[in-house]
Amino acid sequence: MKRVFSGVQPTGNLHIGNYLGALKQFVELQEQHQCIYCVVDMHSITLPQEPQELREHILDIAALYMAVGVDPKKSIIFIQSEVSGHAELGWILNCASYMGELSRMTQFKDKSKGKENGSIPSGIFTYPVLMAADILLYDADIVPVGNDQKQHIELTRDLAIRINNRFQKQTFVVPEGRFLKEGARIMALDDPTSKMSKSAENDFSRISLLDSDTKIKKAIMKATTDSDAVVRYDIEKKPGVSNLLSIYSTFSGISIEDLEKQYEGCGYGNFKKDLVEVTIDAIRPIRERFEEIRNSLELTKVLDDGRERAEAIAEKTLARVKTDFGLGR
Ligand code: ATP
Ligand code: LTN
Repeated sequence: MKRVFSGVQPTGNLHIGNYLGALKQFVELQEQHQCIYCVVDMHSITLPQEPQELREHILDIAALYMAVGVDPKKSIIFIQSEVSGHAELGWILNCASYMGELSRMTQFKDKSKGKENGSIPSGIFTYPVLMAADILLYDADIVPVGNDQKQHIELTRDLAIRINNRFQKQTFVVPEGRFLKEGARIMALDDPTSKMSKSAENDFSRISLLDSDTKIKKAIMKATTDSDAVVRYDIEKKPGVSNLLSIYSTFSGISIEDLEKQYEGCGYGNFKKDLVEVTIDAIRPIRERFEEIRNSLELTKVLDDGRERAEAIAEKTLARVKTDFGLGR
């Protein structure tokens, strides 16, 4: 059975971009694979977090994993900082990665734009190396993520191949990314040229998985479109409408082509109204399940059990890696 690993940062509540770009695959994959899903809290402190809030968000994300359908009987759910192997392997991989390749990461460039070197935390720079450690620690074959993580997966593969070549053995399994085509990148509702994000200031730029029906409706009705009133997919000329079509299509399972036909000559009013309904129907059960799980004993048990199972795998890999590198006695 192939092994799957993925992680989400506890930097805020998950939105439909996270869901359609990543979590939906998490659920589909667990039927045929051994899946390990992590709350990557150590990644989230690359930028300062309010400790009280961070702790809440960690549990929120774990509960959301379960609310969207990750089944702890099939998959491992755990918290990154509770398994020390991530930090250990992170250091080892840091020693095998180059300043040049890390400087080329677009996420690093984005996050450090306009800042002086003196004020960029080095954790932002080495962030992809910790991500590589997450993946390689579990000998993962497949990593389901949004398109924005492609470069980080490529780096992970490069590091694994580089080290395997150096030692002339399979120290690491070389993983593959799994990216969704349609709707893999959901854009912000108020600005369809930037991606929907947990951290954007405008709350109406996103639809969170925990939003009320009223908030969802308001966000969609306010969403930026254009003035020609034609429901047609055209990323260049009609980014707003195209984004809404992507969301509609992934939630409803109706192809974008069929949606274009369905709304021919209708303008945006009806299209948006129906999209509100489709979105609310998809999100309501997630929100309700979340409420049940979030403060339950079940969640504590799942995370304790997840930590144990993750640790058992991590220990073995780390022992193998240390031997190959000649570390210890
Ligand atoms: P954000 O910018 O919203 O804070 P993020 O990029 O920092 O999110 P995570 O929260 O760790 O990253 O994202 C979890 C998963 O969701 C990742 O696989 C990521 O690729 C995916 N993802 C994030 N934003 C989007 C989006 N707008 N569309 C599709 N997938 C996304
Ligand atoms: N960098 C990712 C989150 C992340 C991740 C991982 C995803 C950290 N470690 C390991 C997959 C596998 C992000 O920001 N979306």
